[in-house]
Amino acid sequence: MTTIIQDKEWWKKATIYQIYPKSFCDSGNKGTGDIQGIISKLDYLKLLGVDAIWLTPIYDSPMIDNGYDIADYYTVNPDFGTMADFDELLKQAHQRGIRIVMDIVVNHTSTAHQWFQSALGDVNSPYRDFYIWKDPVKGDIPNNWQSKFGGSAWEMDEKTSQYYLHLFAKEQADLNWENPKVREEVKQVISFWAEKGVDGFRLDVINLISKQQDYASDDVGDGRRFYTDGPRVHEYLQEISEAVFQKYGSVTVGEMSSTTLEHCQQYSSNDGKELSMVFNFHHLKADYENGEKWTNAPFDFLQLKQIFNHWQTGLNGKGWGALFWCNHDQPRVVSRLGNDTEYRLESAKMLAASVHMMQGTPYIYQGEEIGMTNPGYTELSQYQDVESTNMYDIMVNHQSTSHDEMIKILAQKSRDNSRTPMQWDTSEFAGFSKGLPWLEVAKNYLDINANQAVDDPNSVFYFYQRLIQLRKEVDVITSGSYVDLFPEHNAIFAYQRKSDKQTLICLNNYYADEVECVLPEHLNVEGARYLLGNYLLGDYLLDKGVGGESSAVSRHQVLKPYETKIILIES
Ligand code: TEU
Repeated sequence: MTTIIQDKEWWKKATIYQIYPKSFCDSGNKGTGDIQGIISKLDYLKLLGVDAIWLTPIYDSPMIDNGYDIADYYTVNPDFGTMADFDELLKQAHQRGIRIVMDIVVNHTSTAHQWFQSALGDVNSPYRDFYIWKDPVKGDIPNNWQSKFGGSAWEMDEKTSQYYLHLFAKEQADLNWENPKVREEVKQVISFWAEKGVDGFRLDVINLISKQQDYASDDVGDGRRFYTDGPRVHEYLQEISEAVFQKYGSVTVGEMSSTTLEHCQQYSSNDGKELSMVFNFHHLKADYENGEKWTNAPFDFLQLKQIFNHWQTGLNGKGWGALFWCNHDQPRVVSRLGNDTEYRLESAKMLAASVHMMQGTPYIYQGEEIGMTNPGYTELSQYQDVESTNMYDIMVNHQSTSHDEMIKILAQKSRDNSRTPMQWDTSEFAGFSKGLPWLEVAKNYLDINANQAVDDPNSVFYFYQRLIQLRKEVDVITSGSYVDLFPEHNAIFAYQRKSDKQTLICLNNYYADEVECVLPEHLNVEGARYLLGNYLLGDYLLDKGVGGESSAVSRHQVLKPYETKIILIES
């Protein structure tokens, strides 16, 4: 049995693994994953070395948005198992020294939630004011705010002729945080799970909970400026934090939609009054053409580096960020920014190193640790995601995008790219389930699967294992300042991390052509050694340093296709 380290800020040296239960492991033949499936893979996660699991929603839900539409915060969705299964997961994870972080969705509930069911059609319901209702304006919708999944953010309640707000699907009604009773319920929900011994919470779209109360139409945008990082958001977070997070010592990560550095400095401030850390998504918009997600565009490399620089330097000493490329809403990074054919292994490792050596807490999304790719779907019928199917309808049936173009866009941007079943082995359905999976398995599972990765010392899996260990062994990774060494270079992303005693250099070639660079004069390369690389095989991966000439670090560096090298200088 491993004991959990009781350091208050354990998460600053930790790596968190995200599980999307529906696609992780089915203990039977339902075709959807479940909690017993997760329990059966805890030893695999222990081998990888992660400190905690973030579990996306497992609560009772009609699953219109795969659990982000919660119908009952206090019960487990029977598709995933029972509360007894959950308790067992918590116990078994803790026995292995792995913490559990639950996803909490409190910007909205499912319209199937009993609060909404009571409120619908009844202006006198005690729950009417739990949601946001507005009268029609000139016989039409209250304002021009858009749902993040396309179309108006308002839906008519026929019986009362009022509209309710839904920033996501129409089956996800926004809660009215102005109502103190809503905030009390939220505290109770989170306390219930904290009492069970859950170690932390990931708070879904938490910076959208406070809306500007005049509900004005937005003449320059889709309304987001009126509710993103809204007027009372910090006050609300402080209230919840004081009542629950601080009381239970929970780690918290807020998912921040379209946020700013200034707000994130406050959300994750060292004073601990709001959250432990924040997810922001600006770096994942480097392949949005003119800020538009639904385009088929290459990524802007210089912009990507600028964004990292802005956040790494801006949060240092002031707040704390989550480091990540992948989650259940994002395409697979090796297909997105790497090369998922000829250089899949190299680019998956290079991309891993380039975020894991930054300041923050890294997150690994299931399958990322074995270099899983986008599935390359070619038919609309292969997609299940509500956002993808809505956007197809809007762009093809109501705008001028052709079917073929939209299929290309979906293959690049759809959230289903990351939701395909986890590839465990070479058996049917990749060992994910004994029955037909809810979403088609990527065809490459015979080559890319966890069994293969665990058997191969040169796999992406062991590279991640080493990165996780390095964060624990080398302090500068947690504490050091950040400087981009070649911000204008069009192929190399190289940065320096520096503390009093250590300097770490992370050198990355983002392209398939060999490139060269010269490390700046101020770096004392004589005292430098390589910690890890994706071409420096064997010794570097399995031991710490190697002797002999190969370990000497030259100021003049040649980087092979998608090469990464991590260099440490100790004084
Ligand atoms: O996502 C919030 C969010 O804004 C996105 O990442 C979203 O998927 C993207 O904007 C779509 O283009 C969170 C959850 O992670 C997501 O799965 C949910 O669908 C959403 O909230 C609603 O709860």
